[in-house]
Amino acid sequence: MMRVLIPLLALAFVACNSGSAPGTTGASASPAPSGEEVVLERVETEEATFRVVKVVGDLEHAWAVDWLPDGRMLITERPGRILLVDDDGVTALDNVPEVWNENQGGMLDVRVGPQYAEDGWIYLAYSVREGGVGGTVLSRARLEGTSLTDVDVLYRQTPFLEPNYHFGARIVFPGDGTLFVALGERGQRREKTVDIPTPTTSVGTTVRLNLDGSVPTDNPFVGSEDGLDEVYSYGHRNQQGMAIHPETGEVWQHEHGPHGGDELNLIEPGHNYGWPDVSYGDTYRGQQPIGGTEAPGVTNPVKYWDPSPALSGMTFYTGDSFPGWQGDLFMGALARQKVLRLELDGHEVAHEEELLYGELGRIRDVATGPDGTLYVLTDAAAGALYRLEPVDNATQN
Ligand SMILES: [Ca+2]
Repeated sequence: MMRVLIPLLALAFVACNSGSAPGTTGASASPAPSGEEVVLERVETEEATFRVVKVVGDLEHAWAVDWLPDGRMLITERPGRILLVDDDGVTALDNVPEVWNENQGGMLDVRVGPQYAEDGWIYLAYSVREGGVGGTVLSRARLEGTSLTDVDVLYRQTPFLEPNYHFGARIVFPGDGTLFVALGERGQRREKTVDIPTPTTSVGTTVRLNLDGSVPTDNPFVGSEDGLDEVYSYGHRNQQGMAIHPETGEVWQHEHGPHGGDELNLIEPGHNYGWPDVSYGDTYRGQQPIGGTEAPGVTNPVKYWDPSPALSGMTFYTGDSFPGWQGDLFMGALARQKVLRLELDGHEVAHEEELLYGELGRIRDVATGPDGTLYVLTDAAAGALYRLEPVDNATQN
């Protein structure tokens, strides 16, 4: 089924920030082709000047974006769609797994597998509901034309639970034949069906699997009764951003705090990240502290934010378009409606910059594109995928 979500008309170069200089000549990026729309002509920031191009519009609560090796894009929409974007337009794929589309649940992450060229696997994270309870599921599937095939469920968060919120989820591939999937804590501070933090369930954990769903023998709790074989780290709240450091291979992750206390964490095998015994957040009602801020055996975040930006999406920028951003960590913010750029110094945040505050809406995902630019995906009933393209790079020093 072909479903064109945006009219592919020539809408190029419609500037919304009328007060800014045009300044688009001399840019190293090519002009926006037909169907794309320049929504901000010139945004000057500390290390880069860029314009913002709307690439795909009318996305219903889009959640994630990734690219096939040939440049075609996959975009998930939380209500249960996966969109294929190519030169012909936008097509909703057939045979997509049924999801639990309620509150924060639905179709969440999509990641093209690291061996896609050989095996064709695309990885998906989404929520499902069965018999009054539900949870996050990790699957892989292949793409044939505009349909998914060979849908293969690799992992189901255990146990399934009643709440319809805090599903996580993000998938990353460190490049050694394994994957990590970040699984939310399913509201268990209040619900208490599962006593968290614990590695004996996969509630509020990061799970590490081989690409075929089997468990790597060197996972921290393999051979131990202290935790599930698949659990790599635990004590997380609701993680909606994860990325592999391009030089060190480390797994970086962020999670939503409650009222305050969003965290950036460096994920280490077997570590406990504390929630809800340890946090920098308060209860929404009455704003009472939740736990202490430190405890023996609990790993502290690299950084925390209070108030909470409501973080979602994460990428280490490794593209060629913005030399000043090389290696920086970008994260989206939902409630605070901005992109955060972090300069890291080892395991510390050396500097933080806000980009696009209030300009595009709630940011659900950020990604370094194969074209070397930075992509930003917004969460709204009619959200969009945007591309940040360099402007005036030749004159920047
Ligand atoms: Ca923590």
